[in-house]
Amino acid sequence: MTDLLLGDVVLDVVFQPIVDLETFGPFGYEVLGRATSADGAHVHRPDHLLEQAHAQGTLLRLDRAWRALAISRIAATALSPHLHWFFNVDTRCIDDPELTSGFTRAALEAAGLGDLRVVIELGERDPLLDRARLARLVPRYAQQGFSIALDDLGAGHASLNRLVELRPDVAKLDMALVRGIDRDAYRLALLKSLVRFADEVGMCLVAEGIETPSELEALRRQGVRFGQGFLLGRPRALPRMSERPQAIAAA
Ligand code: G
Ligand code: MN
Repeated sequence: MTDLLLGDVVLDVVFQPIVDLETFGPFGYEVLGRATSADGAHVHRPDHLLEQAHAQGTLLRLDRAWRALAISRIAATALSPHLHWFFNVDTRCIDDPELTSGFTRAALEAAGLGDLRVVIELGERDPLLDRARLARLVPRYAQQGFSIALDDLGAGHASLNRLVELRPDVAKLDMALVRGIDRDAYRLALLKSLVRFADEVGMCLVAEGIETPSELEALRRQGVRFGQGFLLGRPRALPRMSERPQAIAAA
């Protein structure tokens, strides 16, 4: 299922469920970019592709191509309109002189998805992501009616500083802090303080990378509301409209 070509790279997107840990109902999906060589023989690592695009000055093009593809896939599914759709944004795009505000909003409107609940995930890759950069970036997304998430909290440049400066609607706890949380007193203590923090400031907390039932249980016991990870659902293609009955049966 590939229909977009960027040089000799064929782009694709998959969707990973984000689950309400109280009800185990779906809260939404994170869109994840994928890519292969044109002959299909080689799978490109998305993070490598992003670095390559950054070096070549084509980061904005790649970011937008994945976003546009995701929007067309969402438009072709009959999933509930109440779901939240999490899009990753590489904040280094802000350095591209071709950046204009409103690309995503325009793509949504054109696809008939004007009411889609969109959450923009700002990632941990950008070493320059400081207060000034956030001040340039965040209003662009807020103006388009999107919520903001800090991705991979605790990893890379997604630091506690970024958390208090950004004041995001959602924080996604990095999977390295989730891994083994059922067996590690330090990780558990940190989680407890973040749950309390989230509660106090009215921020949603999503635990990423949940792989085992014991990790899931530890997170639920501490009152973490949302979760994501291979245990809850692997990234995969969305059901097409015509596949809807089977998709419900499989869910
Ligand atoms: O940086 P970000 O959190 O957006 O990265 C998401 C990446 O993590 C995706 O490539 C996805 O395939 C991967 N991923 C999602 N869930 C899990 C998980 O439970 N375990 C591991 N190891 N990787 C995961
Ligand atoms: Mn993400």
